[in-house]
Order: sequence, then structure tokens, then C-alpha cells
Amino acid sequence: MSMLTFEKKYRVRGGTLLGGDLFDFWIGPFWVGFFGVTTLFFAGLGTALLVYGAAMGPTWNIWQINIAPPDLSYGLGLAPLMEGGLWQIITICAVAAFASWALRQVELSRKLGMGLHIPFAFSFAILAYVTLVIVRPVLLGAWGHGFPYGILSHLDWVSNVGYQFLHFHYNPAHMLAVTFFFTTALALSMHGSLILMATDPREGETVKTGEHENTFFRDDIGYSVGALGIHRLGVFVAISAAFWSAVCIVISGPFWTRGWPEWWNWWLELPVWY
Ligand code: UQ2
Repeated sequence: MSMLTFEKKYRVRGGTLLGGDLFDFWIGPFWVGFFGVTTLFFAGLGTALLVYGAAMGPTWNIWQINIAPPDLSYGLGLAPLMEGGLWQIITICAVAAFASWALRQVELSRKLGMGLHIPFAFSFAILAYVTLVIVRPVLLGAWGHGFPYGILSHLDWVSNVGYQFLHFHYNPAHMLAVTFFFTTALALSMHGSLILMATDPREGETVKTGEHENTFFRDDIGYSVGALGIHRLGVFVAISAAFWSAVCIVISGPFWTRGWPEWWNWWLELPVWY
């Protein structure tokens, strides 16, 4: 079916959560939608405020531009614009833009009569960001615990917070997150290469089928997870990476304040050694 007939069939009204028919139309290839408008609004305002903050700052050097959160002394209160207030408004814009984008995905999923897998998976990325700039700062009692918006400054923040716990790689949730990130790379490289070796043959060869894909892995390692299974596995490991990333940072400070290497003393302190 050509793209034109496909679109004629599926470019129809309905499926919206808010606003009914309002904004339920297309501009060129893009469906607009109520949450398309709110995404554009919050992303545009947030970006403009970032540029405004840079203009008020000491440098246009792209690596050094920094929009910092308020000083810890402001606690969970509002700060003046140039004292972290910009960071606070930009954070609200970012969360509103990300949430709008997720709801846009929900509306499109409903429109096309599909599952909500994409907005569900995307919500874990939002969760990781919200954990960093909202949940953890609230648990610690100050917006100043959020990370600064800047290329080098946010790297410095990660390094400083890491060293605050002596050695972040001993954080068990961090270990899980890293393992899931690596497994995601392994699974996607296995899947991408398997699909390409079957469907993108050299000249003169024919495209192979799913049976070839299954057979490769059965012969290679005695097991094939299957065409649907590899995608379920991929979504699971990717979502798990984002989830354990959020857990590893939210427990650092609010629930564990000493060095992470020390956490493992529970093993040495098991009563079985005495
Ligand atoms: C597979 C399969 C696919 C795949 C891949 C496999 C035909 C087209 C990559 C092989 C994957 C396995 C055995 C799971 C690996 C486990 C981890 C944790 C990485 O069997 O079915 O579909 O793309």
C-alpha cells in the first residue's frame, strides 16, 4: 500500500484526550494536536529562557554557558531570576514539554488503534529527568541539588556528586543501570546486525527470511529468542536502564549519605561469619 492510500485511511479525526476536534489536523507531514501546541509552547519558551540566561551570563562559549539552580540557602523556595529563578522556570518548561510530548504520543497511539508502548517507554526517560531535578531536590530540601543546565557544568555536577559518595560505581543501583545500558547496546547490535545480514545481501544474493535469523542463533548459541521476543527484550532492558538510573541517584543522599563502598559492609556484617 502506498503511503498516500495509507494516509488517506488513517488521517482521520478522533483519539484525542483533550480539546476534541480542536487542533485535530495536519500541517504538512505533522499532526498538530492540542499537546503538539503545548509542546511547541513550552519547548520554545524554555529554549528562549536558556538563550536569555546565556545573554545575561559572562560567555557565549557553547561549552561554558551555564544556567545554575538556586543556592542551597533558598531551600525549596522561589529564587530571583538571575539567582536560579531562570533555572526553576526552565525546569517547569522542560517537564511540561516532555509531558506534552508523551501525551501527544498517547493521542497518536489511540488515533491509530495501537498499544501505548512508546509513551510508556518514554515516560521512563521523563521519570529519570524528573528524579534528578524535582524528586531528589525535594527530598533533600533544596532546589540547589538539581543539576545545572550547561555542557561542561553538568559534567562537573556529575563528577562532584559522584565523589561526594567516594566511588559511585559501588552504588548497587548504579551497577544495575550500567549493566542494563550495556545489555541494551548488546541486544541492539545483535538485532541490527542480524536484520542487516538477512535483509541487505550483497549483489546477486537473495533476501533471507526469519527462518534464517532463527537458525543462525540456534546453531550459534542453541537458542533464538524470536522476532517478537528480541523487541520485548530490547524495550525491557532499555526501560530498566532508565529506571535504575533514577533509583541510583534518588537513593544517593536521601537514603544513603556515606560513601558507596561502605554500603557493602552489610556483607561483612552478616552474622554467619561470627
Ligand atoms: C533472535 C531473534 C531476533 C534477533 C536476535 C536474536 C529470530 C530477529 C538478536 C538473538 C537474541 C538472543 C538469543 C537473546 C540475547 C540475550 C541478551 C540478554 C542480549 O533470536 O529471533 O529477531 O534480532
